[in-house]
Amino acid sequence: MAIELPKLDYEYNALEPFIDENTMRIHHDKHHQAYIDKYSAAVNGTKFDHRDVDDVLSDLSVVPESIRTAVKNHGGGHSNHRLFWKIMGPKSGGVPNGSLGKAINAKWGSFDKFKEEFSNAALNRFGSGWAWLCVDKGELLVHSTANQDSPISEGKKPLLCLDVWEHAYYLKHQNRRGEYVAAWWNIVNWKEVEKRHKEAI
Ligand code: MN3
Repeated sequence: MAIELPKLDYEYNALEPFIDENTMRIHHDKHHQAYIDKYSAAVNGTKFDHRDVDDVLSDLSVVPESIRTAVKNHGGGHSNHRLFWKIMGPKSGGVPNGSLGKAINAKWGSFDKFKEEFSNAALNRFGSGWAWLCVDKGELLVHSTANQDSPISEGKKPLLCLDVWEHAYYLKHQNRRGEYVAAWWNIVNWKEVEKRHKEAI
């Protein structure tokens, strides 16, 4: 089954000046497409072919060893980026309201404390990877993963993610990951994150 690259819900330049158009074009059209192509090649003709990638990632132990690494890396890449595009948007940022805002305050004491922990997870991830806000056993959790490893493979439900591979920021921010992380908070689509939180708990 051919997997289609999901279209963005906004224009490539809609996240300017926080993420530039050129980065979005290359990141979405080239990087994400490449994960899809390699994942598709791995599962083509197997029983995993018609299952959603998140379902496949939820139990890597049943994936044959011969394709497990490809599924983990490229299936993870597909799943992670699919979420990443959704949890960003123009005219976004600010702080979450409603039940998610309450849950964050209950866990961290304040939104700023949560923001600090999430930013640190993004900054302290050595090399390539992702920072995450997940629901884990009914509780909010901030953590990071290496490479394209998905929290779904650890039984967690991802709500919010930040790509800290250099391809996500190098054209605009070069080596200044901190500048990219700080800018990114302006484009978080909290409505989408809140929707996922309601589904996850
Ligand atoms: Mn990426």
